Amino acid sequence: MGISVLMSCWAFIILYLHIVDFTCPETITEELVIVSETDTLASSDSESSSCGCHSLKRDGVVSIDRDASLLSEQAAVKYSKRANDGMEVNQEHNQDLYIPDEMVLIPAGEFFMGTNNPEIPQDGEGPQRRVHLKHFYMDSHEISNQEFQKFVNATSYVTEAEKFGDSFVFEGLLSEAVKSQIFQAVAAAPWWLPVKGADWRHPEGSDSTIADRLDHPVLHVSWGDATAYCTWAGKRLPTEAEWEYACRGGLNDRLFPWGNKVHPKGQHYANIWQGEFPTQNTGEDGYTRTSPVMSFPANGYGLYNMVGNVWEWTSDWWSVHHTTDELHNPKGPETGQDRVKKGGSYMCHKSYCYRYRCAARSQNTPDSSASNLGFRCVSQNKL
Ligand SMILES: [Ca+2]
Ligand SMILES: [Ca+2]
Repeated sequence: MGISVLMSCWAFIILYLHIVDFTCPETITEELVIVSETDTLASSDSESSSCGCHSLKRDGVVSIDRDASLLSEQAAVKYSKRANDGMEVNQEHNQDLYIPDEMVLIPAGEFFMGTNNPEIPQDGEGPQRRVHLKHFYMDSHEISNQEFQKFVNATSYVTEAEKFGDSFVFEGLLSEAVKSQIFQAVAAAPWWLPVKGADWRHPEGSDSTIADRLDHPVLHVSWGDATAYCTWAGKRLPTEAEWEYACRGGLNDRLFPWGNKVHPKGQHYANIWQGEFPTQNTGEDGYTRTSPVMSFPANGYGLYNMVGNVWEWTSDWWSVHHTTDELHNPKGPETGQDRVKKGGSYMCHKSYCYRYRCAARSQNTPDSSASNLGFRCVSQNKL
């Protein structure tokens, strides 16, 4: 009798532990990707509110224990390609696209760079400082696949991702076939996977193509690749100051290129993330991944997608410390480890990566490339 009661108690306790273990969402999330203890796991303060884009260092990946991550399979389905299919309501499939190679004049002037009300202080968004700039011309849109294809056809250029043989892709974009072949992840941001065969022609790995998105921004281009393209075109990458001045579109001290409201009159003005990052992208703005480079309204200078769609490389080295001195045509620090990127991407959500603001900034090593990082060029004179 005593033994029977004891056994019943143990059965209840085991059942209770079982329920707690497998119904707690936090438990499943914690086990989503099993990684080894490395320095990269010692995340910065900003990591908890980050898309992890700046963690994409080629030497920062760690092994995934596939057997131990079986528990994650159900959670992973939530943000799989399959779960998000059907969201591409505005995708165009025209092979004879005309994408104007237009540069717009950004007039000489002065502006306040950065902000005294930083949303992400550790990114060096402040302090606000007065900056004077000469006039320049800027590509009205992000460099498209079609434009990059012309460059490669003319020069036989090989990108760094092609030389390395891989690039970083957001897990939610990958086919199950490609995902099953991957055994590494970015420790601080496990939704970023190094995918063999991912490059500008194959944005989600070898089974993907750009044929139906020649008017979308080129992806998987490193800082060196972007610089090579701009040089070939007789242009250069913008400085961070030029990029931010252009982003503001002539407005003073506003959050976004169009003002302070993210959805003026209920309209979407940029391709960002709606839903819950990284598990659910509702695609309310029409796109769960990149959009054509001339989507959404242009800003006051006629520039498209300055925030959102893809991050854009600038020529500056990264630093989070800025002088408050008034500056003329600043070019950033003399040296550094990472290069500055601006504007956020289609992966940005306010709750997690509120970086689709003109003053926001992030960084990557110059040899990094990813499925949400592109560029545009500038020139001092009209071409
Ligand atoms: Ca979107
Ligand atoms: Ca952009």
